[in-house]
Amino acid sequence: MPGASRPVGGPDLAQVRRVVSEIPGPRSRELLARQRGLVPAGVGAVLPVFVEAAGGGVIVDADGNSFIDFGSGIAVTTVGNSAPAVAERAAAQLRRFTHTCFLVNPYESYLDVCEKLNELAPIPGEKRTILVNSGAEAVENAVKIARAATGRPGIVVFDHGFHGRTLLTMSLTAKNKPYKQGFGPFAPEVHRAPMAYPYRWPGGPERCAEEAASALADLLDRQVGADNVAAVLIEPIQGEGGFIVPAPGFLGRVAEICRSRGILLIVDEIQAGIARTGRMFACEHEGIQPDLITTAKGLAGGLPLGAVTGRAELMDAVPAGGLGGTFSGSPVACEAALGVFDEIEAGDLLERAREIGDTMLEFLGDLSDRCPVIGDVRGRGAMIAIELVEQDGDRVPAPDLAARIAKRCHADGLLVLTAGSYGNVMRFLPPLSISDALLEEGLTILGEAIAKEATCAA
Ligand code: PLZ
Repeated sequence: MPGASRPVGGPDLAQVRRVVSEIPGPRSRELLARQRGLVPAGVGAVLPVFVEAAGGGVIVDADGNSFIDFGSGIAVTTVGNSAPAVAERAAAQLRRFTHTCFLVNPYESYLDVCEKLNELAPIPGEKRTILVNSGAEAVENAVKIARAATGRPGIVVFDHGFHGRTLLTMSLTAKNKPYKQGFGPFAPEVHRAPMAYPYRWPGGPERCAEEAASALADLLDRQVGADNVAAVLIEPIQGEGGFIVPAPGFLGRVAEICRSRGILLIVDEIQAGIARTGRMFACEHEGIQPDLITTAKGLAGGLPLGAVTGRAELMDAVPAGGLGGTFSGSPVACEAALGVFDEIEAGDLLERAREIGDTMLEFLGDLSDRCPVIGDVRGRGAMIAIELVEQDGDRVPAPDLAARIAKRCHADGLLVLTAGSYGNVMRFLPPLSISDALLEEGLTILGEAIAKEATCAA
């Protein structure tokens, strides 16, 4: 059988960090050279080691290196790579049938996923869910539904927001480079409000929620006209923007502002949702009730699946034929998603996410007391970040420092990702299947890398 000699992933993979070559090693460098002749340069890689197997809390590459995984493929393998329930259900489905197109012949697993999301989403009343292929497609569909349901064109988004790379979703995304530069003209009717970013709010963190809410109200009432706005779209914790946790109370104020103006609230849970932060949906931490919620990433344990869940009367505003897609809600991805829900329940993974968060926050809080380059430590559950600044500066972003620390971590067998509008945030997204031993080892490596690149007290 081809590939039979390759290692098997999932939790049975040896849970050890192992660096046996320079990073990337010779085999990965060879494959990278091959990639350059085959794949356009616009497709980058954070850590170009080619993967052979992954599971638990590690990723094993083609040179035999085993990395501690603090990235989860950008918050996707939340229940672990090749988690048993995901792998078994998806494999069984592959043997039954691979595709019919839900728009041609439906199948029950699609309904089971929708039922689960409808049950779990913190949206009042009767709900409906549509399944799609990606996060960007979920956001696109949420906007289509919001426009159809309200008859209004405008969408309001926030500074530092990320919503995808398609024409509409890159228009909704804040950061120019690398996401937008050269790709315009952009989709119209997109308006941007300031984000309640406590660490960088000019009036200070205490005034952040209230002042940012006033700025949103002002944008709606004075600049755009609330009657022209279909929806306000916000991440409950901004992901690519740098794990910005909105000032407490801000999301509640946004919900109120929307409600009083007949504007829909779409919460983009694509990065923060599905157990990542210790709740099924990150907006639950602030007790808000959106009209529509988008999910993707962690939803199907690595198979491509996105969803929009929303109030039934809004979701049903689009006539038959207006929503869908050839691969949308693939039966294999649906089975994988059902496996994700099984894993979350059986493994008590909401609690596990909270434990991981406590461990990371305690370690990083202590580190930030000793290392003045750590300007802020923030996040919830298994979605934690540090924001790096110049040692003596007044919150001056330090993106080069972040890149150097990340590089050191990679060379030492710890996969970390950077983020942030200024590129100066290091984000940590371990799978919830990581062991305490690997989590602690990873944090130690990170602490050592920071101490080598910056001045920290003993
Ligand atoms: N909304 C909140 O985080 C994807 C992007 C990786 P897709 N974030 C990772 C990259 O560089 O392209 C994301 C997100 C939020 C939407 C999306 C888009 O999800 O599945 O990548 O389309």
